[in-house]
Amino acid sequence: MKIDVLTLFPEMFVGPLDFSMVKRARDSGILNLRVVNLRDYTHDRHKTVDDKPFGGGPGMLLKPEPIFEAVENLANATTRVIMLTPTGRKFDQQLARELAQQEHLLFLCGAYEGFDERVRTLVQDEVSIGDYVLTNGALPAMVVIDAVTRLLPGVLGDDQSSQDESFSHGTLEYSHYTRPAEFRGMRVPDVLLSGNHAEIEKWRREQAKLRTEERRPDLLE
Ligand code: 21W
Repeated sequence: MKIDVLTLFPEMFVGPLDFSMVKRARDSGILNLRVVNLRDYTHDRHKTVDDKPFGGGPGMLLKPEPIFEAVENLANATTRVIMLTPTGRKFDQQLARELAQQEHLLFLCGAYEGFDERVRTLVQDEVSIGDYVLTNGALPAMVVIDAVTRLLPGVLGDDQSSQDESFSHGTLEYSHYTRPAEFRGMRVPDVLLSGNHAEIEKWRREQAKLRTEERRPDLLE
C-alpha cells in the first residue's frame, strides 16, 4: 500500500512511524509511506498556507490553492483522499479494515481553525479520531496509519486478524496472566493453572462478558 500525508508539520512524523510493526512494514516494502510538506506547494516568498476567514472571526484557515495543487500532483483515480478533521466520521476498527483494502491513501492534515470549505470537494472521507480537541491533524494521521498498517497482509501473524474481528464487534478481552503464579500475594485464578482447556475457555468467555458489561455496555448493544 502507498500512503501519502500532506502536513504542515512533517517533522512530527519522524519517530512514531519509524519503530515496531510500521517500521517493519516500511522496510519490507509492504508500506510505502511519504510525508509531504504542504509548504512545498506554495509559490510566494513567505510560503503562505493560511489566510483570514471571510466574514471575520478568530483564527486562520488553510487556503485552498496549495492543497488543490498538492492533491492534483499526488492523487490519481485510485487514490482515496481522506481529510483529518474534528468534524469527521469517528475512526474505528471497521474503518481501519476498509482503508486497509485501498491501494493508495492520501491524508490531508488539518491545522489552524481548519480547511477552506472548497477543499471538501477533493476528498472521499472526513475522519476524526475522537471527541477531544487536538492542535492539528498530524497525530490523528499517525493513529490511522498505525491501525491500518497492522492490517496489511504480511505485517502480522495469521491469526491476529480473526482475534481483532472478535474484539471489534464482540466484547472486550478477558484478563491475562503470566508467571509467577503468585505475585505480591496476588494469585493467578486456579482455573488457568488447571490444564482443563474447556474450563479455561468458559472462564475467559465469562470474564470477557462481565468486563464488557461493566466497562463498555455500548459494545453489547
Ligand atoms: C481543532 C482544528 C479544532 C480545528 C468553531 C470554530 C483532525 C482532530 C483534528 C483542530 C478546530 C481530529 C472552532 C480528533 C482533533 C484536528 C485541530 C476547530 C474550534 N470551532 N480528531 N473554531 N480531534 N484538530 N476550532 O482535534 O485537526 S482529526
